[in-house]
Amino acid sequence: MPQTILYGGTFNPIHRGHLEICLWAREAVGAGRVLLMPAAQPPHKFAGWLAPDRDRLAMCALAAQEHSFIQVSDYEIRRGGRSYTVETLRHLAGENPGEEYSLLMGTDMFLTFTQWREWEEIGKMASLLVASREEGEREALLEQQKRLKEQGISSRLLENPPLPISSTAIRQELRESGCTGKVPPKVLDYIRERGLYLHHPKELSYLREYIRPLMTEYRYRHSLGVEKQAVHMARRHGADVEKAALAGILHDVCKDMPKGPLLQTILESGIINGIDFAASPQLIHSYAGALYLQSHMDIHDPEVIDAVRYHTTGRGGMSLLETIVYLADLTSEDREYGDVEEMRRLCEVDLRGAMVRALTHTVGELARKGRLICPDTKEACREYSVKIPTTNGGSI
Ligand code: DGI
Ligand code: FE
Ligand code: FE
Repeated sequence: MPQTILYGGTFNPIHRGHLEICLWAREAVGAGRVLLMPAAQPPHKFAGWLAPDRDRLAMCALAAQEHSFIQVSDYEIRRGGRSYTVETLRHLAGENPGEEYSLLMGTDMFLTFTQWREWEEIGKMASLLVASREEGEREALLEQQKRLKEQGISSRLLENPPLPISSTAIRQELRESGCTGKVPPKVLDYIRERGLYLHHPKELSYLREYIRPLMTEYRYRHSLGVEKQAVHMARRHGADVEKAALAGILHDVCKDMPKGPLLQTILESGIINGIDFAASPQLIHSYAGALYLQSHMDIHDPEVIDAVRYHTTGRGGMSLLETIVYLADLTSEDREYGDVEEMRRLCEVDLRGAMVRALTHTVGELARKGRLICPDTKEACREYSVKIPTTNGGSI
C-alpha cells in the first residue's frame, strides 16, 4: 500500500531541522512521500508570533523544492480555525482511500499524545513516528510507546541524531542579525523580501508592514488613517496612546481575508454574542480580527482585543479605548461623507455626541438596507438613547 508520512506543525518558519527529520522518517518507513501540513492555528494555546498563514505555506513550498518526495498541503490553512489532526486524517483518508499514513511528530507531542483530540481515532488511522530533538529522553519515550501499544496504537522511534534547531531560536537570530543559516536559502530570501521576523513584533513600523500585504491598498491607507486618528483622540481624551495605535492599525487586519476560514475560527472560539454571521458577514472581520491578534500576533491585552472586536458593532458599556477606535474608524482622514467634518469636530469635544450621531447613522443605514441589527449595536443604542428604526419606517 502507498505510504504517506503526514508532518504537521506551525512551521514558523520551516527550517533545516524539519527537513532533516523528513529525510530520516522517509528512510525509516520507506514511504513514498512526506506531506507537510502547516497548521492554521495549533490546537493548544500558542503564545508566540505566527507569520501570516500564506507566508508559512509559501516557505514550506520553497523548502519542499529541494526534495521531490516532500509535498505541501494547504488543507488546514484553507479550512481555518483550530487544526485538529483527527479531522485532517479523516479528510486525507476520504481523498485517498488506498493510502496508509504515518504521523510524524516530535517527542513533546508524542509524550502528550493522549491529550490530543480523539487520539484513539488517530491511532486507528495512522501509526506514529517520533523524531527526537535531544538525547536522554529515551526511557520516557519507550515507556509511552509501551503504554500506547497496550491501547493498540503502534509507534516507532526514529534513530535520528539530535537536532537542536528550533524555530523560536531562528526567529530570535533573524531579529538580532537579519540572517540565519538554519533555513534553506530560498526561505531566507523570502523572509527578507517579506520582512518576516526581522523586527520586534510589537513595533508599530513592523506592524504597518505586516498588515500591508494582507489587505488592499485602499484598506491599508484606511488602517494608517485610523491609527493616526485613534492616537490623536487618545491623546486628547486621556486614553492609552500605545493601545490606541495598536488597535487602530490592526482593527481591520482580517477585512480582506477569505470569509470561510475566518468564520470557522469564530465558530470554534464560541464567542458569537448572539450574532448570525451568515446573515451579517460584515461583522466577521472584527470578531476574527480579535482572534487573529491572539492566535498570530501574540497580542493578548483584553482592552486592545475588545477594541478590535467591537469596532464595527459597538456594544453596551464601551470603554474609552473602544469608543475611540469605533469613532476613529469613522473619522479617519480617508473617510469622505457629507458630515464627516462635523463628526471629526465632535470627536474632539464631545465623544458622547459623536457616538449618538454615529449610531443613529449606522442603524438608519442598516434599517434602510433591511439588514439585521445585532444585539450589541442595539444595546449601544439603548445606552445612548438612539432610536432603532424598523425596516418599515417606524421606530422601536
Ligand atoms: O471595516 P470598515 O469598513 O472600516 O468599517 P466597519 O468595521 O464599521 O464595518 C462597516 C460595515 O459593517 C458596514 O457595512 C455596516 C456594517 N455594520 C455595522 N454594524 C452592523 C453592521 N452590519 C450588521 N449586519 N449589523 C450591525 O449591527
Ligand atoms: Fe472594520
Ligand atoms: Fe475600519
